[in-house]
Amino acid sequence: MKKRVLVSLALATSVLLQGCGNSSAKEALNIIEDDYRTNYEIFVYSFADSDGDGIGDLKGITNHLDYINDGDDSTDTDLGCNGLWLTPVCPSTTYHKYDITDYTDIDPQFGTLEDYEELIQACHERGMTVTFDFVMNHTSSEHPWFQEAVSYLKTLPQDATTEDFDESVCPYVNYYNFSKEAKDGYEKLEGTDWYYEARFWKGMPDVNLDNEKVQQEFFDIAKFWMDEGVDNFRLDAVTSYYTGNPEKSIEALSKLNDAIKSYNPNAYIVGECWTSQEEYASYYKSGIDSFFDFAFADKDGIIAKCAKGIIPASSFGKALEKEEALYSSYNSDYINAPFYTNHDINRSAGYYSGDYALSMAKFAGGLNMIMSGNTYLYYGEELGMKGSGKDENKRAPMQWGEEDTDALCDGPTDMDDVKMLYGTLSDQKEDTTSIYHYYKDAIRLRNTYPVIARGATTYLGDCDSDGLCVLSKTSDDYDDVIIIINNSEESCVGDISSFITDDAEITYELLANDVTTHGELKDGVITVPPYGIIVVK
Ligand SMILES: [Ca+2]
Ligand SMILES: [Ca+2]
Ligand SMILES: [Ca+2]
Repeated sequence: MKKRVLVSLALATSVLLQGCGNSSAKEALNIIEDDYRTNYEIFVYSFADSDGDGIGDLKGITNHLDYINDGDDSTDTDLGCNGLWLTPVCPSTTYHKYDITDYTDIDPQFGTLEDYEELIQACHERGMTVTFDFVMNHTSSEHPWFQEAVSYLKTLPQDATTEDFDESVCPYVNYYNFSKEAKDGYEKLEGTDWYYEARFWKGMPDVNLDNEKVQQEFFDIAKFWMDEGVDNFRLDAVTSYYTGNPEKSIEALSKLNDAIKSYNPNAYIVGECWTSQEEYASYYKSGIDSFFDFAFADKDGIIAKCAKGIIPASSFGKALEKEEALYSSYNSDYINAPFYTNHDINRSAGYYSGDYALSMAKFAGGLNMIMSGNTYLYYGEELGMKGSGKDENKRAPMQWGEEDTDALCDGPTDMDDVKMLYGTLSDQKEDTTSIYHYYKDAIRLRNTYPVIARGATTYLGDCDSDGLCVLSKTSDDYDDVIIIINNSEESCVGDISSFITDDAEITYELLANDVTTHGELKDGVITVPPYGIIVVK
């Protein structure tokens, strides 16, 4: 990218008096309990152990809720997230537990239903919601439905076809997609001449979502968990509901959405629709509240590209404005679900190299936190944890450090030795320039101005500096803000006089590179430090 850069000689003194994010004077929080939250995703197996077996569990999470949110707005020793998404907690044969053998219980490795209820209650007491990971595409091959169907198939004569299936003998034979043909996405059923659909792995047979009895089973499962106190659902693998047939997947989502909302109109649902932005945008037709915003995530997503300087800062603002128009064209009530990494994606600290790698890793988190919608942060991202390659490496133990050596988990058995770059939580707590303190500040920024999550984004255009992006967040219900982003390793100066009032001032700064050099706004000309995000009101 071509940059026009002016190095600022401005001194920080004038700004220090204005109550910036990195200085001691902070604006009050303004947290609203709606569906525009900051969620913390926990990979349960690797987060916090409570009983010394090296496996993360529900009690371990409850014990560490103060780290995420201590329920006291006057303290800032917690991260300030107000939603929790737990990866699956039901009984399963694997460490990740996306192959479920019983949809209405808790895996004994993680605890009991009582532990889960206690966790939910503790979250609610702190104003946090709990999101249940809902796996409707497939069950485990060890699930009784599949086991019974397989036993039944083995009793059928050699020349039997699907036409011969008798549900009065085996009610579960049509819960899955069996075939005598070896089709794409199908696995051989051992000891028979049948095949079954299994898109992810032979241990995860796809269910037959055309079957109304299967639909009803999942509606009942959702009700069960809502009765347990679950607030929200995260839907796993929605593009695989009907592989290669988005319209049918969307139809299945509509039915699930209606079933859940008719039971609890306040339930919020986010779908994992891991495909192109154009395609997941179209899934908003289903009425599901949110879909994860994959276009901005991962090492090649818009956030990382902006942090690396591969695209100009303005492209970030333009992309926000564009996607808001795109999603609302399918559902005017949509809520974006921005995220930057998750348990299936290489961890962010490995995306960057060179002298500014740490600044870029911080700044990327800042970009995520200024996006509109209900945002998600993957545990350990706030410590710049590493982990790439095989999935196990992306799910390494939370680095509590000396803070809590008892809670440290062993991590997945097949995980490589993952070397961390930026230290443990206890190391980073001591260092006010750490990625941990930056993330806390970025979440605080989001919690200070409700319009950031709830407002519409407008890219405000040219401010005579290619290194800067100037955007506004506006809404009828909350005070508007202007945000200026510098994605370069130099201070950048831009004329923003046409976008602000005469008495506008800098009210918050997120400084990813050097917390001692502050931005300056004078006569409509703003100076933004390297990798800085500045709010002007
Ligand atoms: Ca344990
Ligand atoms: Ca607090
Ligand atoms: Ca499927």
